[in-house]
Amino acid sequence: MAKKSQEKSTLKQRETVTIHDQKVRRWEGGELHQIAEDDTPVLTTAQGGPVADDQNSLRVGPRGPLVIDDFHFREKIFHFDHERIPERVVHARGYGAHGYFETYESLAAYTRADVFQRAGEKTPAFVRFSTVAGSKGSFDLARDVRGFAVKIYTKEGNWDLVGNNIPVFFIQDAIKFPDIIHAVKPEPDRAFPQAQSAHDTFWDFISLTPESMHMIMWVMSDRAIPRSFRFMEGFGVHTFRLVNAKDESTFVKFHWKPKLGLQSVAWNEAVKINGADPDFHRRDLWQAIQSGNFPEWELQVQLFDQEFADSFDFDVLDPTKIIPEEVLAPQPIGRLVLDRMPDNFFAETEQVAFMTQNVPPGIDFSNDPLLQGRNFSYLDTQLKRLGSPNFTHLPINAPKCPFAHFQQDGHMAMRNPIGRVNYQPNSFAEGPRESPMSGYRHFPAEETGTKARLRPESFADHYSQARQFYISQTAPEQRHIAAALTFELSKVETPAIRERMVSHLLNIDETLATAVAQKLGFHSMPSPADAAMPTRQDLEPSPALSIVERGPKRFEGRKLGILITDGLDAALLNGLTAAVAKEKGACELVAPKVGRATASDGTWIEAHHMIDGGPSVLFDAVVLLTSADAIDDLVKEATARDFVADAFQHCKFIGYDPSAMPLIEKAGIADGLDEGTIELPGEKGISDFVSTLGKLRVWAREPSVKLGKA
Ligand code: HDD
Repeated sequence: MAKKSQEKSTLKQRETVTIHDQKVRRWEGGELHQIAEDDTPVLTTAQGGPVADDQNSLRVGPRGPLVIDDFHFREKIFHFDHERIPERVVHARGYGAHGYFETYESLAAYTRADVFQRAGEKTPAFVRFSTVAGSKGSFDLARDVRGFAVKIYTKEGNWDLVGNNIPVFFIQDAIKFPDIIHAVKPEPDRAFPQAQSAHDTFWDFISLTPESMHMIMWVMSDRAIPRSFRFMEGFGVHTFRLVNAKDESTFVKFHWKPKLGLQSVAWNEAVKINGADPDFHRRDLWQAIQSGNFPEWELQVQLFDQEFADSFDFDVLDPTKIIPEEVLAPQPIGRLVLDRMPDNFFAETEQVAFMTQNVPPGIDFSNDPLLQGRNFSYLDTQLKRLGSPNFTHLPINAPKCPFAHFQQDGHMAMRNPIGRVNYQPNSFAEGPRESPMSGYRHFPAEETGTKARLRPESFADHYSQARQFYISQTAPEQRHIAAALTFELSKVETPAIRERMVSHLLNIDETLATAVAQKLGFHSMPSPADAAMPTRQDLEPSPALSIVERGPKRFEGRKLGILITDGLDAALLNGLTAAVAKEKGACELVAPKVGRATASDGTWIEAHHMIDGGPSVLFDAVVLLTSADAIDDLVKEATARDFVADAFQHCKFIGYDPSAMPLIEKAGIADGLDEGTIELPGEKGISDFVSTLGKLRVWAREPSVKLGKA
């Protein structure tokens, strides 16, 4: 019978040892605690002094003033006052996990990077997912790009692949980064809106920046509201180089492909999830890893040479362009598995420092101007945030391979050189030496040119791939793009900005532009924006760009929400939970009382959520299991009616036993029952119902509900 899931404790095994004649307990993380006679750990100051009273500050008499020799109080408050460090200027809200990268086959022909030499070798990794615009405490389901930053602790130093869940970027030159970020962040005079692009300054900048149009199509698509970090792709974005032992270079684009397929939520759902569970993505990753369902991505690469680059329709150095998978198929080269949550969020996820310039020998940069600007930027931000050039001494940032250098001193130096010699060359035969053969050699690219501030002609096509992205989407996905643009622009107060945006859309797809203009109530259509190059109409759609086309094959990793009441059919519930478990999905029970519901056979069932705290937006599909005796009361619960109505408007599968029919009627959907509303157990049985759930949504229903109509 379903039960509340048991959260694993994060406290790790301990051992008791004696140090300086004192009984001490060592925790797995290495921390030591003094132990009192009764075997409890002793509270101490940061200096190690045992504390007798942590409840009352030192004072003169019962009602007198505090005294300044209360060093324990002073130290405790001092430390508390300094707990916060500056949040990241972008990607402030994030969540990370440990895992490993496993190489499939040797890539020695392409790269001398040690991490890619041996089939089956596992290398430790840490990944941090993030949103871009919101601050640390913002909600997870903002419409936003997701950061997908991977640190692989290779034997030749850390390799950071600092990517996003979208393969292109807003701008072509890093010099515009402060502008795009200023524009999307809360407006400086009023300090709102938080974690949202739906405001004037963002769309003002975008409408004046045609190179952002391709990225805008992605950000207005469902890619920007993923259902889970586990169900989204990651991209290195830029063209990099792989360099082999003979110093031969191959261009490469990196792609992370989620094993469980792609999935997003609907916008109306995202808005409601943000209220119901602002930590939706965090909780999802935490629960998956803690329950042993380790998320996995395959690393795939698009490999190409200069000849391909020269023959390609667009410049491979332009970060606003992709190479469609149908033009150049990505090849799988390894997998990333996340199998352990950090022991401490601050120490690991908050203090992890990613830097694009962290590459091992055998991986090199291209001349993508955005990448080169990033290589310059990331070091500064770590110093600002972490406060010392010794941030590499933090365990999460330190390499896991042996390392030795002559950098020394500075704030909070934890690793200090020993011996006399801290320079080189030296004649004392002490300390590390360069290693010309295995050390990092930059690819000897030949560069010539005139120094100038310019944007190359080859970067001038701003609309063709934006159009290609749009025409590659399925009908529901195209509707969502139109609806997202309409929503965002409806929040823009300046009519000229709305018009400018529609004039760009006209260069992408006329039907899209018209749909948005109509919904925004334009009296007349503006002229198409001046384009540096005309939009190409001949680019073939790329099905790989659609989430629906790349969805999962089964319900694995997804959650079924079952609304239950007293009198529910116990056999049906057991059948459902077993069938979902077989598909490697999870069930959560929602009930009028979280305490207990009594099933038809008298068993008592504990629910995971009260209806008010477990709206259907938290689940991928829902089932209604009730009884003739309980249904009248259930129908009176507004939240129960919302549970059903929302699941319906979000195009989810709804299973129900016949006694739930009055709730379906009251929810106002009885007239719309379709192939996605399924009476249980039904003719084909429970396991058939559960395998149907793998389709996730009944998109055919969408035109009949308001959601998504532009
Ligand atoms: Fe960046 C953080 C991804 C362009 C400057 N960036 C940051 C993070 C990700 C990205 C995932 C969060 C890392 C973490 O979890 O700690 N950034 C990208 C991608 C870009 C990009 C995919 C374009 C392809 N970024 C970009 C530019 C600049 C920066 C052009 C500046 C010139 N990014 C930063 C930063 C951050 C950062 C200010 C803030 C926090 C940090 O670095 O560690 O330096």
